[in-house]
Amino acid sequence: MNLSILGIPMDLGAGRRGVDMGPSALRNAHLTRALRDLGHSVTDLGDVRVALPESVDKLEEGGMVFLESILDACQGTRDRLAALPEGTFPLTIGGDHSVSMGTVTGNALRGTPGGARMGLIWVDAHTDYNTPGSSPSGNIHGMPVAHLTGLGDPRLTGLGGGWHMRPEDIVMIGIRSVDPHERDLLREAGIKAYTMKDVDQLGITRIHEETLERLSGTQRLHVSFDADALDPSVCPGVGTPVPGGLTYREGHLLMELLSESGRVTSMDIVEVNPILDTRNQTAEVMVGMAASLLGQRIL
Ligand code: Z70
Ligand code: MN
Ligand code: MN
Ligand code: MN
Repeated sequence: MNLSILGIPMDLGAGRRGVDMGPSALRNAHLTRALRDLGHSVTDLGDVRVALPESVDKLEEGGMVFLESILDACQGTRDRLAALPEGTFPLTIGGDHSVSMGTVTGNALRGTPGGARMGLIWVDAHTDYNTPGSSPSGNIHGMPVAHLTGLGDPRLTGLGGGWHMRPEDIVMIGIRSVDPHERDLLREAGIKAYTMKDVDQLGITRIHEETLERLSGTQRLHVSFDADALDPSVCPGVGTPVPGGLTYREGHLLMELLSESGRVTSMDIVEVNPILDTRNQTAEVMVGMAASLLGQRIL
């Protein structure tokens, strides 16, 4: 496969500094080599330009921190991904999770002006379904999924130029932290979310089967993997560690099953924070997750 790596070194959407160094940490953990060893042809496109928080205003327009600069970075990401050749598998490395408004949109628009019907598998401790009105923090990394479905600030919901995700084409896995009003919005939208209770009760194999069945009508499939979905003992280098996360084995199993399905067409790795990490463990684990999604097998 032809893989394209694109970095988005942004921490403007997060409440803590440091995930802007995620792309460096992942490259230092030998991302390119791990994927080339699987037989892929890998091109590193470098990084999207992202403003420094020190050089822009932390404008809280309508309760959204750094909105203008995040919008710029998402537009740059979208345009870069939309222009890639069809048949390329983009692996986007963040950055805080607000980058996914740009990645999902760009991957949907590639070669399809009106946007393809996209399935989205959101692997995360959080549902990231806040709007400016429901958000307790104003941090935009808690809002990307809502904006992808057309809910929230028109500047961010407009990234697709009229294209939006259908809520029924979104499946979330690993959930264990949802804000009160965010819960109501998720229910109203009808988004399927597998909580950690579901992971414990059903297991990853069943969840994977149900997920692919639910997304069987979609044309493309994007996996957005927030490092905080995994347990903090596995991935300590994240801004908001939430106890009781996916095990190392559950994370790999999910990626291996998705790989075997042959359905996934793009992936994000986000929220890796090297400042809070232990010897780059989180980046190394996430490189392993990408490798499992892209065909690594034990035997
Ligand atoms: C909270 C908010 C969040 C991380 C997303 C948290 C959001 N729901 N935190 N990813 N690490 O502020 O909206
Ligand atoms: Mn912010
Ligand atoms: Mn997230
Ligand atoms: Mn998260």
